[in-house]
Amino acid sequence: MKSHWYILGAGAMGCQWATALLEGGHSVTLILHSEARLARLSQLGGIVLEADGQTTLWPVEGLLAENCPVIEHLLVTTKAYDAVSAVSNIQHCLTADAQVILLQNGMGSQQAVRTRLVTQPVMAGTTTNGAWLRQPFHVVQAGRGNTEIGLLNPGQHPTQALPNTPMLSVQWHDAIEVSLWRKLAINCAINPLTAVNHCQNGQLVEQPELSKQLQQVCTEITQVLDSKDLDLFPEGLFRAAASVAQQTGQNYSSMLQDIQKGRRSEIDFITGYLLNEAEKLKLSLPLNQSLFSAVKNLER
Ligand code: KPL
Repeated sequence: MKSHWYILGAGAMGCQWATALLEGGHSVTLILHSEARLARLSQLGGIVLEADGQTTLWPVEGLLAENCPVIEHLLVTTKAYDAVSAVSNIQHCLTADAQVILLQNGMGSQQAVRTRLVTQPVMAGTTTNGAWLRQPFHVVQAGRGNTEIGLLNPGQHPTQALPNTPMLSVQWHDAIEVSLWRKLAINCAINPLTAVNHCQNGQLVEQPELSKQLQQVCTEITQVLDSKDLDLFPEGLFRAAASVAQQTGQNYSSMLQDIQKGRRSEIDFITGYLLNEAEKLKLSLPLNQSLFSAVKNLER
């Protein structure tokens, strides 16, 4: 079934999904937050996608949140800290059974949106797709990974989830919180250490001192996972995180990129979420706590 998708959050991921949905035969409208962004989109004539050595223009329209029509399918690709306010702005446009899919880093923002949407099936996802913006609405596909999606409201069943498209693959997951925790643990291990040390992911395995810190951070995170009976990494979190750091060795983590560009980071939804959970379990995580404070200081 072909649907009309509204996308909130036209950064790299939102633009990448817009083109994938268009390629899959769906129609798409971007919900933008300023006249200037609308003008830029119409000047370009849509989204420019660089992928597999080709540059293509995907015609797509935008509108301002205040002009939103009725929405049946909503994809939210904002930063974690913007998700609640962005959804609140258009909440009155959602039909009672509108599908809402949240693709945010970390945890906490998805649950906060879910508690605000009482009747709608709310789904969250994690993705390993890579994309970055060369300029606004000009997205470069850096890698095709997988997206896992699942329901956050127990007991509700969506009629149709985010469609699998030729460009981006999607898998349904019955226990999406497990996937969110797996991604969260890896991000807690890698992102703050790279942000504080201003290094590429690979340095965390190549430099002995950083590797030792990675191990200590992972040991603390594992205490939380164990207390919650989350057996997510058969090989242990340290090995799993070291392997991701190695595979993405040349990358600068999203947190380091945010800091370098003078943007707010998502630390509150990554290490911040972990520390809140640790507090509820009466666990102390001194190294994670000090990395949290150090990243907060870098944001100022
Ligand atoms: O997801 C990532 C991020 O940068 O946020 C990792 C896995 C660390 C890859 O860079």
